[in-house]
Amino acid sequence: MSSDTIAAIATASGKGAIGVVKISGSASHDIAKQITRKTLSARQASYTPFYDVDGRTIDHGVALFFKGPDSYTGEDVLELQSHGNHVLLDQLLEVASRLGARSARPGEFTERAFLNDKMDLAQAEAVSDLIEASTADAASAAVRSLQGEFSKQVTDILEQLLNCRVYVESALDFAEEEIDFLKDSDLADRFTRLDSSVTQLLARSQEGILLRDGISIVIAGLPNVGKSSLLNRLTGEDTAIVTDIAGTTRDVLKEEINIDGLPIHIIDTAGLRHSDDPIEQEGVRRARVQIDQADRILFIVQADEFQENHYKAEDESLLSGLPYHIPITIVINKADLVPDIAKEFNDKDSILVSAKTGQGIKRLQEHLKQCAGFKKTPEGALMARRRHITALKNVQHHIQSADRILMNESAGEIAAEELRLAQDQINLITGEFTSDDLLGEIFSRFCIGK
Ligand SMILES: Nc1nc2c(ncn2[C@@H]2O[C@H](COP(=O)(O)OP(=O)(O)OP(=O)(O)O)[C@@H](O)[C@H]2O)c(=O)[nH]1
Ligand SMILES: [Mg+2]
Repeated sequence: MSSDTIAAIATASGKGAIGVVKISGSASHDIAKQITRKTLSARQASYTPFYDVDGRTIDHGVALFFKGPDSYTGEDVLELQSHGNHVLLDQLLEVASRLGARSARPGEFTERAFLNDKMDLAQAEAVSDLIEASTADAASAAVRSLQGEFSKQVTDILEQLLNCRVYVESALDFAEEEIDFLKDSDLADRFTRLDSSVTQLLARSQEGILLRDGISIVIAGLPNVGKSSLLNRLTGEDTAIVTDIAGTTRDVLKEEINIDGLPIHIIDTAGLRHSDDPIEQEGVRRARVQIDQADRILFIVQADEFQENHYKAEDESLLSGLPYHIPITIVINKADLVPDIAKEFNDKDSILVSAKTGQGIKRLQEHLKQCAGFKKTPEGALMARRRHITALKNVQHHIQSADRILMNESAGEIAAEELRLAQDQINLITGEFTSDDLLGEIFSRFCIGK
């Protein structure tokens, strides 16, 4: 347990009804006594003056003392709630520092909670996800993980895995009978159950990650095809300037929408063409930078410019020059101008829309959800990190290898090793054997005071 005492302003900057200073560590009790001039009872709110070291009143507010280990960090914790003015909060922090506390690093309270076994690493990370959540669905997924639902599933998988390991390793001790023992259908069932538990947790966690990060799509194409009109239609706002002059958009415009809880970062760009105008050239350069970073490209073509049911040559050549590793959806816009356009253009790779009338926009939204792999799991999403997904996929890979080896080759020793490797991957998730570097990296992304 760390012996030094840390302090931070826990509320957001700016003016507010209340502001909170949090102090954690062995000096908290003495600091409480000096600031309030009374002995606080644990877990009882006291309305009291807050004094500075010279006895001058800084403010009146509520002081709360939590005796460790029954506190957020597991240490003695003091919370001072004053009026929400940063001048006051800075003064309270200054007093705490004069009395022996040092400024907390970002996430240090939660890091201590983790180090003192108040929560595991997945829960600690969910704290930051909850603070960052930008939609109600993302917040629910983070709350589930914070309450330990993700960790519970991981523990459940670990228990099932340990069971399989015991089974396989004890079979190895009876070497002559090993072959039959390992082909036991009971063992096969255990592997199947284990595998489906991992599949389910993967699905719920992937949904959580999508709810948090969403996907970014860039709208690209020739000038004047209706890119900005599509942005405005998707956001329902009149954000981008639309004119019939080719080359209207030069800056990169970023907007965020959510479709059934899936955040979508939409980026409108300059029309891609050669131009002598240095401003437009810069716009095209910026458009290309965005295209290279997108999760998906919406490539816009005009329905009324089809020639014999084909895209125009300029569209074809632009399309062939787009980065090959980024998926593309071709959006055929201005469908209203060609009422009799063949409906076969509405297939899995292209979608017929009219940014003007709204035709096809619902279909486009459904398509984006589908491409993102966004489907609501019945059990509800769980907030997780990408490294959790990687670890879970590795767990699944090792389990499936072990299963295959046992069924086909009955090589018990090798299967046992695969199961051991699967267990190592699970330990990475719960933080049992996590390096200091990773911990430092995780907590540094928190805000100060949490
Ligand atoms: N009829 C019809 N006109 C449209 C549609 N979408 C856009 N337009 C018109 O097409 C013209 C160009 O639209 P923009 O949205 O500015 O096109 P853009 O691709 O952003 O153009 P740049 O920014 O110059 O690259 C405007 O006159 C729009 O009103 C549509 O679905 N139907
Ligand atoms: Mg535009």
